[in-house]
Amino acid sequence: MKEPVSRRSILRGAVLGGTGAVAGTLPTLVPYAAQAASGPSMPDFVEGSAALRPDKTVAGACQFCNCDCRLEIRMKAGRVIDVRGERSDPVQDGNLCVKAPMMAQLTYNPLRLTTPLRRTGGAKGDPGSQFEPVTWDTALDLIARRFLALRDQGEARAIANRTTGRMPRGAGALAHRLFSLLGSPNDTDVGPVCNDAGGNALAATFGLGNFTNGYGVDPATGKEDLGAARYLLMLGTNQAETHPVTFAYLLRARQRTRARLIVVDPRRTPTGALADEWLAPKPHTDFALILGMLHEVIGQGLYDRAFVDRWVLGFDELREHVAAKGYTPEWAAGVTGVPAATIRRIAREYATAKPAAIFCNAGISHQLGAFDTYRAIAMLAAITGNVGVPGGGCNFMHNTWPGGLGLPPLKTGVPDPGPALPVGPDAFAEAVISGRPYRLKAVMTEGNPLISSANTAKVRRAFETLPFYVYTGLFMEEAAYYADVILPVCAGLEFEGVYMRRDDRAIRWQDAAVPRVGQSRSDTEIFIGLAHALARNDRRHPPSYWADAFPLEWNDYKKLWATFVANTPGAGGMTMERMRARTEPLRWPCPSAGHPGVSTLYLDHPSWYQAARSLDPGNAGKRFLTPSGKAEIFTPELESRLVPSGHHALPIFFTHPEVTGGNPTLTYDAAFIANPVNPQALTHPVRLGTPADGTVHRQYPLMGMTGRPSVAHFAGVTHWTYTGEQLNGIRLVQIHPATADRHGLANGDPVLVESPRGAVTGTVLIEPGIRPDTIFLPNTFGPAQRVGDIFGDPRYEAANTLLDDRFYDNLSGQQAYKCFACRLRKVR
Ligand SMILES: Nc1nc2c(c(=O)[nH]1)N[C@H]1C(S)=C(S)[C@@H](COP(=O)(O)OP(=O)(O)OC[C@H]3O[C@@H](n4cnc5c(=O)[nH]c(N)nc54)[C@H](O)[C@@H]3O)O[C@H]1N2
Ligand SMILES: Nc1nc2c(c(=O)[nH]1)N[C@H]1C(S)=C(S)[C@@H](COP(=O)(O)OP(=O)(O)OC[C@H]3O[C@@H](n4cnc5c(=O)[nH]c(N)nc54)[C@H](O)[C@@H]3O)O[C@H]1N2
Ligand code: SF4
Ligand SMILES: [Mo]
Repeated sequence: MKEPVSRRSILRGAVLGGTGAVAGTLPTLVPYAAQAASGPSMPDFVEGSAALRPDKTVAGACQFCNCDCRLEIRMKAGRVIDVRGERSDPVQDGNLCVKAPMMAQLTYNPLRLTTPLRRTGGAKGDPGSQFEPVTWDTALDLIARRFLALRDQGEARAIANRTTGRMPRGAGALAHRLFSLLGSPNDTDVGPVCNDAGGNALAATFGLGNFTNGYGVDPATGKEDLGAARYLLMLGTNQAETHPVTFAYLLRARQRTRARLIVVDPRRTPTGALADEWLAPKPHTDFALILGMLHEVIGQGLYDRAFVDRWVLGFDELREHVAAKGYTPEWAAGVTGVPAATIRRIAREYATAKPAAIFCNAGISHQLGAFDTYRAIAMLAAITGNVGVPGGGCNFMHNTWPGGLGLPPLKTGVPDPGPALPVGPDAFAEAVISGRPYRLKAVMTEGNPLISSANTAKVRRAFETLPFYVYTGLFMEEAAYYADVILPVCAGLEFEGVYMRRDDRAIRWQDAAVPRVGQSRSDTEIFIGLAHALARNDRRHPPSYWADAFPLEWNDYKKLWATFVANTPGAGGMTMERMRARTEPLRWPCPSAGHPGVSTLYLDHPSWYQAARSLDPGNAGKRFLTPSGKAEIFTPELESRLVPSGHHALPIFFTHPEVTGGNPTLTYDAAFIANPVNPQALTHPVRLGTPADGTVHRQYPLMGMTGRPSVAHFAGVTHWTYTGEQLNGIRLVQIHPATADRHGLANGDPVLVESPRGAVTGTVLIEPGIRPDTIFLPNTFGPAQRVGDIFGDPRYEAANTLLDDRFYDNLSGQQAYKCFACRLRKVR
């Protein structure tokens, strides 16, 4: 008998779990009596209580991580009293993580922004800034007039929007349409802060920029996909804390398959603790590890000859390249600190386990060489025949779907926007301050750049001088104090639609459970409202220029979604009705009502070929969606496309100048060129191979990494919940015992972490599971987070105070969030 889901399983969810699927739909109440009979050590007395029995349940979804859990939202007398996990979804299996109940704490929260606000006094950034409530029309008219004034001065490109994806699906498409009509190219997506490099590398190698495989059963084949993996190689991903529910699914499958789990992370995370093997390379050196594995796989003939002959372009060039460059396991051992014998063994195991799945996330994406590293990883999967097969693939997380959603074509022409700023929203700060390549004068954000962008001090300086800034969010966060206009958004339980996405291109529909807090609106409504304010205020175009492009009926998300379904390639089968009737999310591509959605991209199966054709008629008959129809390691076209940027189709090793060991690094040219993988944007070319001189380490001998503080926090937002701050309100800096000893630091001591850019405080956490030359500093903490005051927690400077925004991947735009030279100082 299946174990009933109790409150305790919320906490244990990442480690334990049930055994499989249970049929049925919401509500999924476990009869109290049956539970008692099945013999857990304590019945769930909440279930037994008439006072706590819901009078209504709503099918919602969690707005936090990419597990996209379905929430059974339990209501009594119109209030949310509890949330439970969906048991009829075999991947979710009833589980939720500790953050799920915090969804309700976003709604029931005295600190929520409730009305639009306009600045009336105080210096930008000053916590004493004054604001007054205004109506939505007043706020949106104010924004519209500022935007139009810039446009009328010929400065449309000086207006920008920056999102980190903290908004319902489709808001990005509306923002893009609005900016196109204005004539600005600068509406940036979450990608460059998050994991775009993986998508860029996948697109260059296989054709689509998405996570390749799927969780659960593939309805096209009736077989398990990732659950069938025999080998799980995870680099730079701490899924136990960042994707707990899908990770628990992989752990359940592993009990059956005995798949080996290898975790590569300079720190032993809760994910690594459950692995068969934990490898701890020096930060920012995974690139060398993978090149060493490629050398071994090719040199020892461990690659899949038949697959390579039929489906891979450029294998011979790769063989010559790794040999000529001397990327041997011994060389890789020198760079990474992982023994050569281990690299050889892992290479052999990965190549021969079949099928073997690779997972990567921010630990790889937030590296200077992210695009090239991901390309090397994609090559490893390609030559071992581990792509386009169930249980394999390049599961580069957060390269999910949808990115852009399709809208009907505009009836009017739009101005030529010209080239966009370099990708990576951190380029915004540079553009505001230096005017290079041109100046930004009005910015709107969804997300919080004061916490999430590299080089906080510089971002702060930029926002102090930025003439006009619109902050949209839930709380008075760090960035809000710089705003001219503040717009309140509603939280996940307050609106219906599609919000989060599961990594495997899967989405679900959520119903609204409770009314919006105050006058808050969802981001899609904000962009539609702004378009109509532009219509009211534009003197150059008739109102129809804006109004026809943003029909008011799109304020009903159901109608907006139906528009997306009708206009987005490969989404024809993803209707609201179909999603709403399911307890499992639905995967893209899914071209028609009868199509089950694609689990394994590039699978040699009619269902995939049908889906591929629906994306573009030119894909007819193609397995991989590259120009050649094969996995492309090297082609002369790709080579000539990349060379102007300083990169090559066959990746050349380099790393961050603040990594110890005198490695080859890079220099940036001041000139701007078109970015070959983000052709709408500019970028600086780089020169690879300059040796790092290591002088920084004389004063800053350690290497620092950043990442999520724990499973308890999601971005900055959970720091505004009671439970989040109670569980993890203190910033714990993980330090190896030997390193702590050398600095005279004991567990619980206050500590100052200093880099050449600045200093932040934290509390010492002595934990042997980390390299002695490296410390781990959680990001997501920020100085405006008032909820911690309840518990007497200190307020913290953002981690990104320590980072240098000069170091970024000039192809994907990703910032090197995961590396900074540093030193520790005991605070007395
Ligand atoms: N609880 C929680 N879950 C989340 C989020 C959250 O804020 N909180 N955010 C969501 C988002 S937006 C994202 S992008 C994902 C991120 O999910 P993850 O990538 O799992 O999260 P991080 O903690 O940023 O980084 C993962 C690991 O990379 C390691 N690392 C650092 N440098 C290196 C390196 O050079 N090489 C290797 N191999 N590893 C390195 C860190 O030690 C860390 O354990 O999580 C999502 N899920
Ligand atoms: N040092 C370091 N920096 C990092 C990372 C790292 O690992 N290390 N990770 C990077 C990654 S992967 C990411 S994705 C980013 C995350 O960066 P952000 O998403 O910018 O995260 P926060 O800065 O915490 O901003 C979250 C805020 O967005 C607002 N918000 C929430 N929901 C909505 C909504 O529906 N609409 C609107 N308009 N606003 C909403 C809330 O007010 C919330 O507090 O951080 C990046 N920065
Ligand atoms: S944070 Fe992620 S794992 Fe936790 S309940 Fe929400 S979607 Fe599920
Ligand atoms: Mo992210």
